[in-house]
Amino acid sequence: MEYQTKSGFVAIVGRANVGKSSLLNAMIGEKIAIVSDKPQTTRTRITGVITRDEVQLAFIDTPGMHRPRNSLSEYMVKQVTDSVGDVDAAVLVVEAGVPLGDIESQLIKNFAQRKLPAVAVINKMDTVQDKAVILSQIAALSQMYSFDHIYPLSAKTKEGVEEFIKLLEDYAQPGPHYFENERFTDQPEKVLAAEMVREKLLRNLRDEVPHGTAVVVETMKEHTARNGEEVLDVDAIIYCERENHKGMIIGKGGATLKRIATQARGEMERFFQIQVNLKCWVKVKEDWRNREQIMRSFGYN
Ligand SMILES: Nc1nc2c(ncn2[C@@H]2O[C@H](COP(=O)(O)OP(=O)(O)OP(=O)(O)O)[C@@H](O)[C@H]2O)c(=O)[nH]1
Ligand SMILES: [Mg+2]
Repeated sequence: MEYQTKSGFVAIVGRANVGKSSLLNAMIGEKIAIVSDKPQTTRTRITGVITRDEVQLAFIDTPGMHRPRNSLSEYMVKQVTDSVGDVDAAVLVVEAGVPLGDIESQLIKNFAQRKLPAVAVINKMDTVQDKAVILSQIAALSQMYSFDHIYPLSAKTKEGVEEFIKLLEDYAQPGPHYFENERFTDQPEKVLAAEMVREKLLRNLRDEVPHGTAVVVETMKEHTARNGEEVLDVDAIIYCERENHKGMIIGKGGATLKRIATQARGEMERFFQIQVNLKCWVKVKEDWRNREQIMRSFGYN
């Protein structure tokens, strides 16, 4: 059978904090992956889909590559290595002006084993004035692998992003579209909502506390309020590792949790385009990042 349509799967990999999720969001034009200035923000594979006429591209955002320290980070690293197993191309994201290291070498080894076509992105171009820095980074990258392209851009300002999507369309192969044309992510609504809460935890808490949290949205359903307006009720449970972490999440008089919930609710209202009634509970699950059964119940399986 001859296909009229084309599709391509592209994995986005790189060390933590280089802006992989920001790049995904910039390409999709919707915020489907949470972003923070703390490393290890993304924990699972997140697919974002772009369909333009006959071409469909599915991007797989991945956790930042790092040396695993517990069962959760082992799971995260496996998400990265698995992601390059079954794609048409990989995008290695690096940060402008930051020297390359073991992490990039390790990722490139994965590409080489599979003879995977790859493109390198130098992100955060808006932060660099000195173009010589970028030229030497391009030279270093081209020494490491035969990248099809080495592409500087900024996920923040979106400069270069549109041209970058165009360039990736070449990796699409004749075949069916694997996602409905209107769909832009594989993430279920409950997961998107839980991630919005986790993003606010990352943004409002410090040190290990947010890294030891997991968020599960138990219920999410619409009801009609007495004034006739539609309201989305969301119940989220925030799990943390220790009793003293629970205290920090809740804060004095509940102030921290209130701030987190208010910010998450705002995000949900923008995304789902409906009034949201969000309730958050905090529970302790001792050392859950080393207990695989609990991790699975949180969706990390
Ligand atoms: N100035 C600037 N900042 C950026 C750009 N892209 C991302 N950032 C910032 O870099 C930080 C990390 O962004 P993320 O998108 O969460 O990075 P990531 O690679 O997905 O991180 P992990 O999920 O932890 O691996 C955030 O503070 C972003 O706002 C960019 O193009 N320019
Ligand atoms: Mg990320």
